[in-house]
Amino acid sequence: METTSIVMATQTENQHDTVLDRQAAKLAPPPMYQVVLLNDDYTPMDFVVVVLQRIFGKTEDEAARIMLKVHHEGRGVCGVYPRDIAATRVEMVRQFAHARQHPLQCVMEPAPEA
Ligand code: TYC
Repeated sequence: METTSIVMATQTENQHDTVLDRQAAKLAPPPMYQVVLLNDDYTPMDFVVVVLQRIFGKTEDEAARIMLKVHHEGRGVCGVYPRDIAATRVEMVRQFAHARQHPLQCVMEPAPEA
């Protein structure tokens, strides 16, 4: 794996960091999850754009593009994160939408391998 070869190269270049390097070599990258926004017939488009900006850090243009993709295709990826971060953002969308009585839904699912 790429991670391992980077660590091994570091180890031969720097004899003083042996312990740290041995720990690093055991770390695999965390499993990643994509947060997927789902279409519905009731949530206003403007609200979805605000969700994508506030919760997923998108620019207004990116947010509008993702919102329209979801509107036309039924679903769209808002971001790819480690499990806890993905779960937190799904919950933030749920709370934000529920507070304004919109049925907007999103889910998380294992990200396809690169
Ligand atoms: N389909 C919604 C409408 O016409 C807009 C919308 C887009 C809703 C994306 C949800 O995830 C969504 N008002």
